[in-house]
Amino acid sequence: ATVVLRHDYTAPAYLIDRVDLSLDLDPVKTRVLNRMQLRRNPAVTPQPLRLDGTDLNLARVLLNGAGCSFRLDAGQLVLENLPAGPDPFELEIFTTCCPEKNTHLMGLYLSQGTFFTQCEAEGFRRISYFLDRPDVMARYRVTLRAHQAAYPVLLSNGNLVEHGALEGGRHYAVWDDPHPKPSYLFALVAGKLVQREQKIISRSGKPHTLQIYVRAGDLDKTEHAMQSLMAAIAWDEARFGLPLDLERFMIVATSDFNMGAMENKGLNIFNTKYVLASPASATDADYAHVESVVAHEYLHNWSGNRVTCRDWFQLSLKEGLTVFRDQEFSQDMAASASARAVKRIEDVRVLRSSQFAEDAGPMAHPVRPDQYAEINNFYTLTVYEKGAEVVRMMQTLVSDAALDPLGRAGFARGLKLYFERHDGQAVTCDDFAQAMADANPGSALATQLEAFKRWYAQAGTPRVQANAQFDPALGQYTLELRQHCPATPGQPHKEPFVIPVALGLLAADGRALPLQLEGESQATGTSRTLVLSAPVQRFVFTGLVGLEHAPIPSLLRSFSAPVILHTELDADALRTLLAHDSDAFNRWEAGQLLMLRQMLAALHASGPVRPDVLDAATLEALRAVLRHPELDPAFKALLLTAPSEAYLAEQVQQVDPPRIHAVRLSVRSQLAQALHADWVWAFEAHPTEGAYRPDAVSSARRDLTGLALNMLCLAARASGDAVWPGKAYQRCKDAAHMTELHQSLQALLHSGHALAEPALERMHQRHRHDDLVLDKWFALQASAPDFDGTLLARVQALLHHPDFKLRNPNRARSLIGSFCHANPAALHRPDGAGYAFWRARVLEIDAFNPQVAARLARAIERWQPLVEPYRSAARKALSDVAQHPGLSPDVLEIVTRALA
Ligand code: HT7
Ligand code: ZN
Repeated sequence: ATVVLRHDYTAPAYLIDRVDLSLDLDPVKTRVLNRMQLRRNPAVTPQPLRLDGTDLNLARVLLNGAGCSFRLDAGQLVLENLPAGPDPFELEIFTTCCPEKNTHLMGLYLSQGTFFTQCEAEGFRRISYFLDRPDVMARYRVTLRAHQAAYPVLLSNGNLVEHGALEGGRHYAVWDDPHPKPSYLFALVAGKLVQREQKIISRSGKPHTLQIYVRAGDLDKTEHAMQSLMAAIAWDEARFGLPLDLERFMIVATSDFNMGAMENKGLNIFNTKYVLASPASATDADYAHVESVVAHEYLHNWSGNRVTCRDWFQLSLKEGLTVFRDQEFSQDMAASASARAVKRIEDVRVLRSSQFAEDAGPMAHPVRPDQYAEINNFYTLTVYEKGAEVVRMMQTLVSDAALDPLGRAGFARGLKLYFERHDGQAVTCDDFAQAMADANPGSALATQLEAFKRWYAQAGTPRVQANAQFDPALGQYTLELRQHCPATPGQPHKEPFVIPVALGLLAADGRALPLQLEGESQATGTSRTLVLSAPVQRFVFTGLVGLEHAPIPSLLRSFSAPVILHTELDADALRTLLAHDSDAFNRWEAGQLLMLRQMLAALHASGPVRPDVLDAATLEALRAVLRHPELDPAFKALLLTAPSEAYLAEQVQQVDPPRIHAVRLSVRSQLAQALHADWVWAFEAHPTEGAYRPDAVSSARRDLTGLALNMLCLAARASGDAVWPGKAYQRCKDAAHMTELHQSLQALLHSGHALAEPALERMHQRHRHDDLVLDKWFALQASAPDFDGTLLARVQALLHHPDFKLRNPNRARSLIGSFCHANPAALHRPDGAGYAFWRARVLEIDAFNPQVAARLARAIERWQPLVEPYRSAARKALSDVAQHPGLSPDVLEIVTRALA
């Protein structure tokens, strides 16, 4: 496959000023007339014009209204004899394409009879020949024509300037987008849709119309999305002074979509999963996802659309920044400090269990990758989530400890400068970092900018080792921080990173100690940020007189950098942090570490996994958290959830998935039994009756009752008690909302109770007409623990269920994706049958949708650390796929890297 290199970037030889696009929409043969005004880029030496095109039928090319010579070369339309001067010229290209046959869901395709487009990253070339690259920005005028009865709604970017009837029952609409944009932000939608509309007046006094388009019958599920959109608009204007720059902003939902959503200018297209929510069909987690994805796409309107990427290697410029912005938005929406902490912990959990795994495996790549074969494979956790952490570290490093400890003001200054400097441009990650530094001269970011940018260039997760010495006589505490980053593919050696380490020191009784570094005249508070930029650095804290015991360091507060921290803290120190740390993140982290250490010991021990993995002191400390009178219930639920199987797998050299599962099950059972009375109390003390509301306070309550029910059913598995499984089943039957149903069914499935079967049956009966609930129904089964080794057979049988649709990405992911990505102990079977299943599904899906297949292919990319017999069997499955004739470049890139 052809590899694209970042260093090969050259500016476009031609620029496109205007595009007049005219589409006669027809499922079998859509006619596209593309009239473009182009000119030579004066900064580039003259060369032929090469336009990208994929799966297009070319009918005609006219240059300034007359025939001209052209050729097709490797999919590109090449024109050699173009006017030599700087004057603009017009090119008219007439092509046809077949949306009905488009199963890739890139370019123009049909979903349930409605036309949709998906152009990021390289989908526009499936609609017309074009300079399909993000640094070519043009103004678009789009005319859509279609049968009025079948396609009453015709939408594109910008403003509707004209519409009317045509002969033969057809109609047309003309849309004009005043904002120049790259082709990846082009969109159209045509079909039978209904809409919810909301008029708003922005802070600056301008009126705007917001619309959400869905299929008839789904309108009552759009309120939460609309509320989220209004909140995001208000938030961006209030926090960063970034207003909505459009009169009309539209969201359209489709049930056939390769990813979550797409930020097309003024016409966002969403996977239904991230728009539709009603109490009867969506869980608390779904409501939270709708809020954050709606915000994410809206926030792209500035970070991505007004200022976009020069080339796809810079993807994190818009994605890392926008994830950071949507995370901040969700934290601000959460309102209370503890709800903010809960959101931060949830984000870090994803980062550490999944992005750290990516960084440690064959797909490891820098936040700004250096090469790719298929760009769709690089919409990764590294580009998105680690990219967001890089932006967050910048915020920390531009902070002024005294005036602005969180760095919000400095960061807002940097963002303002970035948008002023680059509005309307396609730029690089360097440009973003430079604007941040220039707006904050003298900050740690500005003074160490070149070294800081290694976060963009170097893959891998740095390790930080903390060691300390305390001299009670001098009242001096010396903290030594050491950093090291393991080699990653193509990067054997790493330069030191600039790592912000937020910290506090606690006395043995839990008191926060004042922080004064050697050479400073006085202490500055009880929390501060150190900057580690050398391989080893020592920080000496003074003034700590009168302490009998060494201070306990609370390091990397709020997870101030995406690193793996090793400390010498013993269990007593961890319990002190768990009980007293003012930093909620580190309080949670202390609880996780206490469990993790004992789980690792059980993992490494010989013989069967014992039932008493956790010691009594840990159980008591966790009980105290559960019973705490003030802590937030959602925080308690997170704290009492043992580290995930994926996270555990990252901690060991030799991965044995069924044993990891057994250890975690043992810990869950131990917690369930040892804290039984406390779980009963938690369940009863947090009633969840009453009308469903998705707010943080009520969803926090439901988080804890859900966990309590799960634990009580698990305890019943050991005791044979029928009461709690009976209650769970009753809740499934009477559930007032989907969160209750989902949690109760999960409690039955995760305790392997026989009542799970009738509960599943009822759920299907009741919700069989709701696609998003059916997705949950499949996912619940595919991700359930495999108590008796029959799960694979069940999943295989479900492939033939009348409601299973392989071609629908959501449905395929809900069954096959859940089994392969979220159920390691069931996938990794000694007989290799899980891998055979994976291989068959990857090949089957690759034949019609390579993007979805490539994501699935990644499920066993980390075969190297597996113990035998899994290792050899997984490698064999990968090489079988690699050798399959006709494999897509997407899947080929994944399996080739995995086998390298
Ligand atoms: N920017 C969007 C990325 C996306 C995408 C990429 C490739 C193929 C299909 C796609 N759908 C959406 C989503 C986002 O990050 O906001
Ligand atoms: Zn995005």
